[in-house]
Amino acid sequence: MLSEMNLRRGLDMNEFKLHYQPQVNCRTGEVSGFEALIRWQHPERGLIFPGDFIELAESTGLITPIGEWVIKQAAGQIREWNEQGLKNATVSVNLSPRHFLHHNLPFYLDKCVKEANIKPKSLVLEITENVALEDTEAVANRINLLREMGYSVSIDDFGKGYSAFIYLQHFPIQQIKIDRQFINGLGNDPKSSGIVQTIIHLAEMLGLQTIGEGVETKQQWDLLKQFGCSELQGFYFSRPVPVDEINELIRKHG
Ligand code: G
Ligand code: G
Ligand code: MN
Ligand code: NA
Repeated sequence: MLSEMNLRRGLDMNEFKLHYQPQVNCRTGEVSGFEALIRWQHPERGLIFPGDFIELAESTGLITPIGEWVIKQAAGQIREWNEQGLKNATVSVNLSPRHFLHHNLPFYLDKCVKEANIKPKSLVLEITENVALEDTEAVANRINLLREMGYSVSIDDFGKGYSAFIYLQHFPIQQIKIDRQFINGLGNDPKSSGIVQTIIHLAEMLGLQTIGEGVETKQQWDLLKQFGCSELQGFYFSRPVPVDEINELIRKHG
C-alpha cells in the first residue's frame, strides 16, 4: 500500500514524470496540442499510474504540490516545444477541484508562465464535473479570473457526471472534452451517436471548442469529423507517451 510518506518522498526525490498524449484537429489531422498525464517512476515498484495515487494525493492535500509540479513541468515543456518551432501547441493539465480553488493557483500559474516565457493561452486547465460539487460562485469566480489572466479552462469527461448543464450555465469555460464512453459507442450504438452530436451542437451554440476523447478507430474519427467536432484524442492516433517519443513525432511530421 502506498502511504502519504511514500508520496512525499516521491515528490522530494523527483520521481514523477509527465507523459503526453497528442490532440489532433479532426479535419486536418494536425497535432494541435497535448494532454499531460502524470506517472510515478517508483524505484522499486516501477511505473505507477495516477489511478493508484491521485486519490491518496487528494485526501492528504499533496495534490496541490503535485499539481504545482505538473504545471511547472508543463510550462517548461511548452517553452521547449516553442523553441523547436511548435509555436501554437497547447498543453492541457488535469487539476483536482481542491487545487483548482486553492488561493495560490493564479499566482503560481503566473510565476511558471513568466519563468518559462510562454503565453498563458498555451496552458489549458482541465477540471472535471466534480468541481461543481464545490461552491458554484467560488468556481465561477475562479474561472473568470483565470480567463482574464489568459488561461483556457476545459471540462474533462463531459457528460459523465450529473451536473453537465450546470457547468455550461454558470461557468465561462472554453472547451468541452466529450467523455470517452460516448465516443466508444460511436458506430455501433445510435444513442451514443445522438448524444455526441447533441453535445457538439450545444457546444457550437455556446461558442465552445470540443474534443472527442478515447478515439480508438478510424470510424470514430470519421464520425467526429462529420459531426463537426474540433479535435480528438485517443489511442488510434497515439497513446500517452514519454516526451522523447513526442519529440520524434514532431521531427517526423514537422
Ligand atoms: O493516463 P491515465 O490513464 O493514467 O490517467 C488516469 C486518470 O488520472 C485520468 O482521469 C486523469 O485525468 C488523471 N490524471 C492524470 N494526470 C493527472 C494529474 O497530473 N493530476 C490529476 N489531478 N489527475 C491526473
Ligand atoms: O480523465 P482523463 O481524460 O484526464 O484521462 C485521460 C485518460 O484516458 C488517460 O488515462 C489515458 O491513458 C486514457 N485514454 C486516452 N486515450 C484513450 C483511448 O483511446 N482509449 C482508452 N480506453 N483510454 C484512453
Ligand atoms: Mn484529462
Ligand atoms: Na477525460
